[in-house]
Amino acid sequence: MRRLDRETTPTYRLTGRATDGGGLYCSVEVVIQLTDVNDNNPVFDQSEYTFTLPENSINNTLLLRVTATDKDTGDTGHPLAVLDWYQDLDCLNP
Ligand SMILES: [Ca+2]
Ligand SMILES: [Ca+2]
Repeated sequence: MRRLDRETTPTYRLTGRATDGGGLYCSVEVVIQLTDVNDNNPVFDQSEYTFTLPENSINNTLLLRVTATDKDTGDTGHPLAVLDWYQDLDCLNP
């Protein structure tokens, strides 16, 4: 059974036809617009990030900026998220 997928095909167009017994007919176009559900995970643009950090870095400097995308829209899948990680020496020191 084929699943509907808004991220692949958001709109379907169908044509309906009514025919009488004498061969006359009329047609109507039906447009179906799929609404989105949260069926995709957000994905980072890389699976792993490696960076260097000078040992004399000061606290609260930007360490890394990463982005994640999500094919879903709305509250359940923001199209783009940017995460900034700032150095917090308390987190890095055991
Ligand atoms: Ca979706
Ligand atoms: Ca999502």
